[in-house]
Amino acid sequence: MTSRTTTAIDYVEDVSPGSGALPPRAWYPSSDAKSLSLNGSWRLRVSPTIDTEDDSFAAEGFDAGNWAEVTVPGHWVLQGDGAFGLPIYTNHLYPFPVDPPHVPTENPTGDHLHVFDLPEDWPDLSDGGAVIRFDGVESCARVWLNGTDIGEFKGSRLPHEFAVGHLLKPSGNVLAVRVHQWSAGSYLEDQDQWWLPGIFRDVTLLHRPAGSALDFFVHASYDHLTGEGTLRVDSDVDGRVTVPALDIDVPTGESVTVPVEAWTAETPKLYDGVLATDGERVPLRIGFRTVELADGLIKVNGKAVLFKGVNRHEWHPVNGRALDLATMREDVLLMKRHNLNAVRTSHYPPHPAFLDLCDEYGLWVIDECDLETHGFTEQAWRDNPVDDDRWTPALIDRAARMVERDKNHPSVVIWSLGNEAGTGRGLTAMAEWIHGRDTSRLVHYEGDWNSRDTDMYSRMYASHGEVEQIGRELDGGTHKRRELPFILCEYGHAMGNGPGGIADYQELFEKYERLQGGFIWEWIDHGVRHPELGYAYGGDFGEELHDGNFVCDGLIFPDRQPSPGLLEFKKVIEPVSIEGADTAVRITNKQDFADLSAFAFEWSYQVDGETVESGSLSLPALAPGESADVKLPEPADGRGGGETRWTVRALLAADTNWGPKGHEVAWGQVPVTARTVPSVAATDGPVAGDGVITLGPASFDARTGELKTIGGLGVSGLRLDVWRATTDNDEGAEWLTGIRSAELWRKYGLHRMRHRLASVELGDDALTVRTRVAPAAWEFGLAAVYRWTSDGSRLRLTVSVGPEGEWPVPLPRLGVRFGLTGADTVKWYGGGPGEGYPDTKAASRVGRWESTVDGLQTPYLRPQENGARADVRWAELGGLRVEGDPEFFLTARRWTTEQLDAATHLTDLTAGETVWVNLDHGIHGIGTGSCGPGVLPQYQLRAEPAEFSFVFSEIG
Ligand code: IPT
Repeated sequence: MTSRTTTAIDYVEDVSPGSGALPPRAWYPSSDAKSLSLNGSWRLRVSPTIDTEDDSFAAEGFDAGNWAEVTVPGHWVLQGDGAFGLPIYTNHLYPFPVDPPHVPTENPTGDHLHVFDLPEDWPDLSDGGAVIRFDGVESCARVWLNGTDIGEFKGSRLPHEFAVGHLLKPSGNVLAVRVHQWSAGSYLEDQDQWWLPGIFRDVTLLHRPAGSALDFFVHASYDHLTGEGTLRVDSDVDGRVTVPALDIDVPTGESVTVPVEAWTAETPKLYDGVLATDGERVPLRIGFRTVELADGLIKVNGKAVLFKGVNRHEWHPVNGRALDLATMREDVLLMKRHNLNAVRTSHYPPHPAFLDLCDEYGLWVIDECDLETHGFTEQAWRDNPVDDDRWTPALIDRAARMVERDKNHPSVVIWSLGNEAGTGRGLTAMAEWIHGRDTSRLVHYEGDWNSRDTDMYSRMYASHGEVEQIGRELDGGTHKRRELPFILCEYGHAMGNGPGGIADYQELFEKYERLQGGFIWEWIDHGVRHPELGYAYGGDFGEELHDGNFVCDGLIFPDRQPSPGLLEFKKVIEPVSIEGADTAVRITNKQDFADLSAFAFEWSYQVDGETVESGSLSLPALAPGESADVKLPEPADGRGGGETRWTVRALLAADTNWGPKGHEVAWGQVPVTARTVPSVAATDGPVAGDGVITLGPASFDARTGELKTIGGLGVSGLRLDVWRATTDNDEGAEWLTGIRSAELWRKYGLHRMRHRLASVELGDDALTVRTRVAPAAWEFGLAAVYRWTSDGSRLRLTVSVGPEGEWPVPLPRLGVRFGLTGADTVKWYGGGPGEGYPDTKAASRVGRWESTVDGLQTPYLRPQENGARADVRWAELGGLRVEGDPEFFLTARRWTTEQLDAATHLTDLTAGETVWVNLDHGIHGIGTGSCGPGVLPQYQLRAEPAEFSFVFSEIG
């Protein structure tokens, strides 16, 4: 036992990786050797500092009967309702003074205790031994077994094994683990996420029989010219390798070449094999594939690949980064079902089982090391550990623990040194170590803009314009970099409503060979389930420093419901493109490896959005990259009457392991005959009564000209509207000056426009209301004229808008808004079923849709503009029918824009009686200004002269 002395706790601030752990080795889920999961209920005592308590708890016989209980794997700050401390969210700021390698005296320390017996069927441990494996502990741990100190370690998301066979007893084994929230290792783990201490991955006791396997390296390459695979398994312990399906039975270390089916993310063919040493049979899942840098491109099996990827942090709204297998599988299935083909494991190696799933279902993986020192940017990277030789052993230890653990996964095609760690010799040392150990994969690191240590040029959030320059090879940089392929390791910041403009990136990726795709930031919102707030984000736990909802920037919500961003991405990255004109469609196989045999094609024909006919479409077998023009059948009902279009869909032809037969992977629409816009003959004229003007079915306030009723329906507050509840992308990141629309909009008063009534004019066939809409303090404004006409039963409104003065900003939106009561169901003909904005509406499909008002809302964790349906021809709600000339954006919600704008959590929104409806002629695009480029010029809504009409009628 150690006593409480300064030296006994030195390890916490020691830059070395630790002591006592075994050398890293390949991870595998199970073998015929016995193993015992030590997950479950453990005893926990949390102390406010590192030395509040001594380590006597580790001794055998210690009575922890009055300690709390905690679930392992888990984070103690997410258990015990705050009794054990609370989560902290910072993006890149260290939540402690930057004083490396020192950490605060206030260093929450969780003493964990677990008592276990060996199962009766366990062998006698005098034969061989046993190891305890920790798959992940944040951020530093010291371990005792039965009172003996067996070592300490850092490297939170990396495995550590300790030999314990000599210490085990048949029963009553006491495993004591002291976990410190902060350590020298914390300086290397400044990822943009919650700081969550704890034993958050599995703890396992593994029997290691005499002659059992140690480390082994499965080399399985594929020669695309011969169709042969070559297998060689290098093993620290000699043995035999068998792969029955390939008739392989060779000694370890020996190569064998046989015809095989290759592994790719599209065709994830795995062969079951066994590595048999004297003492153990280890199951292997072998995928044959060759990764290389050739002709300046990342090639797999001789072909350049296009990454349609996402950055995945591990997240669960209740359990934090303690993910179970079902949740991991759900992530992989969601990715596959949304056409993704790649994952960057930002910014640390994931739970190892996740990579098994990537092998099995087929995803390209950039496996990233547990390294980020982003907070040093605040001091111009002075004292950055990656440029200080004292830290290099820890960096190499991290690289080695990742590579050794994950090297046998065919899905892993690229190693990444880490994220946002500046530059330095330590990174070079990591890259050299990795290149030396594994020549079969490429190395990535974004911070290395000259590609000194890496095999590709990688950037994050580069604008479309810059990406195009890189595509055209017109970027600068070193000679080496200019010969390398390019990836966007982060783009399309999925915070709140958005990301906008991803279709425009995809066009570039598909156009320029050098651009090999990208990875959306990021997969899931890290919202923490919270009893009062629904989901909590930064600041909700009273943190002294925090970065608010910047941690909620995923394609899926915390409950793993897809957000509109994921549906948009699915459409943008379809494996098949379906485009056409009039009577034919051009179908292109956009995959890199597979033909189209997995898909069945269906056509349907819509008249005014209703399907009147459908059938199947046969297609020639198309190789990757090939296209075919396919003639569509002549519809029986001809083309008369109404707006008509074809919809062609690609569906899974049979069940796969990730999606059922009939699952839609791609679609396209081909317009045939255009819509006739509604016309209303102005046969009625306005009639002045007592304080009221009537026109056809409608009544107006005689003084203000404001619409009051249409037939029996009350309408309130109809007027021009230009404001929207600002999105996270409108708000923009602090450091992205120049594209922060929200700040400018507020400065120029777009949220407080005044409406000056100029005149109410009763003409022979029209009621005309002239207004000027402008913000206090400024001279610019909009002349807005409302012209009302009627044919006796329908009411037509034409709004003419003329900008006056010099407009300094684009408009958030331009249309009318009004209140209706009693609206619940909404039916519309136009884009749907989900929301769509000018630069996020690739997935919006023209058809007939129906929803409740509540169903139209998108639950962004921080409430903001959401839920607009694009290209709407007509809509019906609350007894009112609206037809647009031209098409419009439709939004309806049970609160006002002002209430939506003021809310910070969804629980702030309370539904009122009135449904507020926006009919927008235009909406400003979404962009990715929360971290990246703003709205592209073609999607901006400039203040320009505009005219648009709506025809209203009461539904009979
Ligand atoms: C980039 C980080 O790599 C990522 O972890 C995340 O923080 C993202 O930004 C924003 O959500 S770094 C940024 C300075 C571009």
